Amino acid sequence: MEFDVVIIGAGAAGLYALHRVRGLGLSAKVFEKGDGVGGTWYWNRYPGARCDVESWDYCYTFSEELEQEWEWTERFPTQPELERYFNHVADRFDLRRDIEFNTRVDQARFDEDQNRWLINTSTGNTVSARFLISAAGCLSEVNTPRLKGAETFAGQQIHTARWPKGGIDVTDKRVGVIGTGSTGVQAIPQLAKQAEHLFVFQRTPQFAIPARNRPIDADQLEELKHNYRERWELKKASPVGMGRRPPEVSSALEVDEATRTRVMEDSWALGGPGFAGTFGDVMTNAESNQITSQFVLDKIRKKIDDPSVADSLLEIDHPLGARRLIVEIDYFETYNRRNVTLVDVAAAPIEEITLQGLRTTEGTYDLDLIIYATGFDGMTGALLAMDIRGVYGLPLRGKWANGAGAYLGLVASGFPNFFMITGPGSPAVFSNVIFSIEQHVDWITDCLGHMLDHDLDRIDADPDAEAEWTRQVDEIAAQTIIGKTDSWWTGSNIEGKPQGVTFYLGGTHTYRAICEEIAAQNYEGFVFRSVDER
Ligand code: N01
Repeated sequence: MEFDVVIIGAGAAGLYALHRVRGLGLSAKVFEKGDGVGGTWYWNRYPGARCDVESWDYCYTFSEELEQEWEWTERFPTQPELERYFNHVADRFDLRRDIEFNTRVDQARFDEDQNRWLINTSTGNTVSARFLISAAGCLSEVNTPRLKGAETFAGQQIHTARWPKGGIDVTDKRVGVIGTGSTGVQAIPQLAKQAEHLFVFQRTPQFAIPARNRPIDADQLEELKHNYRERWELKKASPVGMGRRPPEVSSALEVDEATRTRVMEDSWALGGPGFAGTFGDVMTNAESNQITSQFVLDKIRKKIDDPSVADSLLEIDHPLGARRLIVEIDYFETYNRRNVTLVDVAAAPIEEITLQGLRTTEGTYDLDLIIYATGFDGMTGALLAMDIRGVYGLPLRGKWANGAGAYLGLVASGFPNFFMITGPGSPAVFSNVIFSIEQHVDWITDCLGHMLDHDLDRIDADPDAEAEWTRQVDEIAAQTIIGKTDSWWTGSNIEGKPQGVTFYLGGTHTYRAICEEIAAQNYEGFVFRSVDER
């Protein structure tokens, strides 16, 4: 089978990419590993899963009709609501007929002579395409630590991103959760309500801000629908693609204590991920960060009854925002329940999984179910899980062996006609990702339109332009607190992974302007081949 475009993945990125390439009159096929659309919101069905970006920001902006007809019900949408949204989009734009479900892309090779990509799938088929677009996702390759003895456990073990559609009944079970990142923090309060006993194995305590989730009433919905265009302008001007206004105070240090406290109280009362922007310099000024961090620690401590548990939860070794800020609902209060035990596995590391449960250096825990809320091989994991080969058979795994990068995060040199949506070198998940996805897809499809209009049949990145872009990405990261703190953002959660921040941290507004400028400068830094040169 031959297509103009093959797209990998039917999540938020793949669905929109399919819609846009169809608009160019190109034939397209999407291969999707799961049996439904939605990507992240298809796979992450664990109890409590919901988005921590507000529903009115975490949605497509490309269709005003879609904005007007879809009715969000909560400030932070749940996984089922988001899965319904992406199913609605797939139906509304008639996307399903070009999606092959239950099909993984295993290998993609660029055939120099044919100037086409040859794509092998898990169903044993090979198809070819002029263009290949990865919409494989930044957080889709799961990370399950290889713990000694895991294969001997008599109970059930599951990663949160592989939670079954029918759910798992934890009633009367002794449940262990490993991991207290965004996922664990969402799942733990829900699991605690049902489990006979819940043991939380925490290695690194983290900051978490109350979500202050609430239903959206009819008046607010009407107002939201009325304001979508205004929000869109705010998102475009925002460094993280969110439709909120910039902080009223640019530095915690430039106001008196009473004003500072009032600003922090207001921000705390509002809740949600915007807390990292309480002051304009929380992420860049150590003193400002310290003031904000202390405020949060004091607030959280008041929620926890047992001071020694509070100590374990609050011995935080990094500045606020240096790891992805967690948004929580009833998380800290959960530790006041009698059926919940916090186990500090930094102090007493996990030694092994046994037939009956889990053993740390200080104790044994009998368990029926072990839940791995242990995250993902972020940014590059899904791309490198496939065997992607560019010119002269160059493997992407080889190219990125010492660190991943791509020109604008869009095209990796040596991999012609292969585009990545939210690839390494782009703002990706350091932004309202669905808004970044739209910007990428729009740029890619505009570029494809340019190629069709000008009889160009190959695009690649100039290696020098790519190296210079990667240098800029590294330089900006080195100036931030993010680059100095271990987390999945720096790849430190995956053994053997090259360390470093692979996101562009200069702001999505700046990034968008650079992408637009480069396109306007006749795609400076990209190398095209015209049909006549063949
Ligand atoms: O994964 P994580 P996540 N022994 O990597 C621990 C997005 N997201 O799935 O920090 C013991 O953050 C690990 O400990 P440590 C969001 O971007 C969004 O929670 O390595 N513990 C950590 O506590 C987020 O940032 C939403 O010491 C082990 C945890 O597992 C990203 O996804 C919801 C361990 C992993 O935390 C990833 O979040 C959920 C081991 N061997 C996720 N290995 C929303 O929109 C790992 N850990 C709300």
